[in-house]
Amino acid sequence: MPEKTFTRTLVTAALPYANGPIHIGHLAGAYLPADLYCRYRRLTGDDLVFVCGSDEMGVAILMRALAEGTTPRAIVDRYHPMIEASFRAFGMSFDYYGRTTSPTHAETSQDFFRRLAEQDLFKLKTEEQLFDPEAGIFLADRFVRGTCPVCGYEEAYGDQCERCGSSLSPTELINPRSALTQATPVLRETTHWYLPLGDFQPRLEAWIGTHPEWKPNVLGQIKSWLNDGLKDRAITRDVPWGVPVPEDVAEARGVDVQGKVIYVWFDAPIGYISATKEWAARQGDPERWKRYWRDEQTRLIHFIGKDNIVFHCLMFPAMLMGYGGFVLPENVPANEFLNIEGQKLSTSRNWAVWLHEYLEDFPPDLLRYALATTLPETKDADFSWKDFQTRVNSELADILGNFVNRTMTFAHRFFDGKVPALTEPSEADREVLAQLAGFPERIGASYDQFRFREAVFETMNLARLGNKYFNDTEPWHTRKTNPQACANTIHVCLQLCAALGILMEPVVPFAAGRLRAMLNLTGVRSSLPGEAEAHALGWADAGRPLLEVGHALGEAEILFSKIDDDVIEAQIARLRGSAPTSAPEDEPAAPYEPLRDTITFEEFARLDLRVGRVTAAEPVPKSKKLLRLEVDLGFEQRQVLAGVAQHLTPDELLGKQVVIVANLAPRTMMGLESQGMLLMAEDRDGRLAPLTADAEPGAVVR
Ligand code: B3M
Ligand code: ZN
Repeated sequence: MPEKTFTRTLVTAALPYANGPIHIGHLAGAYLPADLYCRYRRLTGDDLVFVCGSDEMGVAILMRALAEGTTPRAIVDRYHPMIEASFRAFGMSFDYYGRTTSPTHAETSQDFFRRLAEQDLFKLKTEEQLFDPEAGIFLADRFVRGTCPVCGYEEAYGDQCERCGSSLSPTELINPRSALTQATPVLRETTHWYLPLGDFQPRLEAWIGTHPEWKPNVLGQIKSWLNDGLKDRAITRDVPWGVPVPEDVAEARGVDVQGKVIYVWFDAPIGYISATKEWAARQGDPERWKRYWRDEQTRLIHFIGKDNIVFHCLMFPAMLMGYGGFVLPENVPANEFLNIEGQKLSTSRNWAVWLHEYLEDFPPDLLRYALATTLPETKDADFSWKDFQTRVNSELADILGNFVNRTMTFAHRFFDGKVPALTEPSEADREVLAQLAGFPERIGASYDQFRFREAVFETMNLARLGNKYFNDTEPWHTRKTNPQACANTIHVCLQLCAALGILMEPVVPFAAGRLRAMLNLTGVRSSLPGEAEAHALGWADAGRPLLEVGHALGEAEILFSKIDDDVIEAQIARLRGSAPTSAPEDEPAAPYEPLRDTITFEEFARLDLRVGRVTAAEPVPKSKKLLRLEVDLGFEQRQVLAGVAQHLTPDELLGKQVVIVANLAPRTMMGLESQGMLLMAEDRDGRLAPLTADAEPGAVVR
C-alpha cells in the first residue's frame, strides 16, 4: 500500500466532563501527551489545529447537579471556566477550547443525527423503562436505586451494584426507587433510536486492519470488542439535559420527541467538529474547518484515556463512515491510568492531585516534566511526590539547569557575555557537535510514534551530554592553560543550550522561553497556535549551531529551583489528610472487581499453595516496586520477588507466615529469579495486604 501523505494535522484531546476540576490523572491520560505532540509538530512547521472543549451534556452533569442541589446549567457554568483557566495556566496550547452547550454544537449534532436517520442507518426500538411518576420523567439507570438481587445491598444503582460489582439493569433491582423523589418507579413504554454497530463491523474491521501500528493496548481492547461482536447501542435518552432529538426526524417516524435527547456519547465526539467550526469562524474563514475534517490529507489524532477507546475507535468512526466524506482517525494513542502513591486515583475519596491546587504551589513546567517521564503509555503508572521531587531536583535542576547555569556563568565572567569563537576545534568539540546534529531527528521520531517518555528522556540526554563534555574539557582549567580550548568549550556549550531552548519547548515551554531569553536567541518558531512563520528557526534547525560568534547573550537567571523536603512532606500530608479512610456512605469508592469465570475443582487443585516464613526482606536495587524475600518452606528455602515495595516496608514482611504459590514456573525480574509468588489481597483502592497463616512452614493451603 502506498504511504499516505499528510499536509496537515488535526489533534483532539478528550472533552472533559464539566462536572469537576481537572486532576493529574486527566493530564497523564490525554492532555499532556496531546500538548507535547502539538507543540513538537508546530515546531516542525506542520499546519496543525488542536481542539478540545468541555463535555457539558449527559447524565454525569445531571448527577452532579442533583448532588449539589442545583441545575445542570449552574454546574457547567461553574466548572467550564475553572477547567479552561487551569488548562491555560498549565500551558495547554489549544487552538480552540469550546463547550458542548454551544448553538453550533447542537446544530452539528442534530445534523449528524438527521443525516444518519435519513439514510436509514438507525433502528427504532420500543421498550419498557422505569418512569418516575412524581417527577414525570424517565429515569436514567443511575437515577434508580434499590436492593441488589445478587448480594442484597440496598443502595445498588440501576446499572451496577457497587458492593458486589454485578452489572445490573434497573428492572432487576428489588424495591426500586427514584433517586430524585424516592417514589416507586413504574414501567412505561418508550421508543429510542439505536445505532446498529454490528452493521458497521465489517467496514470497521477492514479499516482497523490497516492500522497494525496502533498501540498494543488500544488494538487489544478493539479486538476484544470485535470478537464479542458489536451490539446495537441506544443513542437517545429520556433525560431533561442534552441536545434535543431533531423534531423533524422524530415526526417522520411518528415518535413523540418530548423530553428526548441525544445520548452524550453520540454528541460528545461531534464536539470535536463543532469546536473546529467555531475555531474556523473565529479565524474569519467559516468554511476552513472542512479542510481539517473532510480532506484526505489531514492526519486526525485523538488523544484519550483507555476508558474512551470503544467510543473513539469504533462508535465515532462508524458515525463518520455513516455520514460520509469525513477523515477517520489516523491514530488513537490512548494511555492507561495513573495511580497516586501506589493507590488508584479516586475523586470520591479525594485521592487525587488537583491541577488548580498544584498550580497554587508550583510552576507548570515541573509537573509537565515529571508527568512526561512517567506517562502510563503502555501500562498503568504511578505518580509519587517523592518521585516528583527527584525529577525536579536531580534532573531539571541538576542536569538541565546546572548545565545552562555553568555555561552562562562562564560566558559572562570570562567572555564578556558574548559567544566566543570556535577555533581549531578538538576531537571532543567536533564529536559533540556531530552528536548534536542527530538529536532533533531522533527525538522527533519518538514524538511521531507517540513515545513521549522516550522523547523527553532523549531530550534530557542532550543536557547530560553537555554536562559530560563540560566536565571532560575542564574549562576552569583550560582558562589558564589553553584559552583557545576554553573558548571552544564555551562556544560548543552555548550551541547546546540554544538547541535545548528549542528541543525542550514541548515539555517545559515556560522554561524554554526563559532559556531563549537568556541566550538572546530570537527568530524561533512558536509552539503556540497560529500560522507557522516560514523563515523562523524550527525543530530541525536545533541540530546545527545557531549562535553567531560575538552574539551578545542576555542575563543569566536560575532556570529551576530545587524543592525542599518539607514542601514535599506538606503535599503528602495534604493528600493523606484530605482523603477519608473509608468512602462516604452514598458514594462507594471503586466498584468491586467482577468475579471471574467458574473453574472446576481439578483446575483449582493444580495450584500448590504453601505457608512459608519470611526470613529475609530487602528492596531490590534500582526497582521501585520489588522487594526480594527469602521464604522458608520448611523443606526448602525460596527466593521470592514481590511487587509490593510501594505498599509495604521490608520490616512489615519480615518474620510473617505468608502464603505462596509454590509451583509457579520461576521468572526472572531485574536479574533475579523469583521462585514463587506471594499471595496478597488487593482492595478496591489498590492497597495490598499479605495473606498470612498461623501454621507451620510447608503447610499446604487448600
Ligand atoms: N467526557 C468522558 C471522560 O471524560 C467524556 C469524554 C468525551 S470525549 C468525546 O472520560
Ligand atoms: Zn450486589
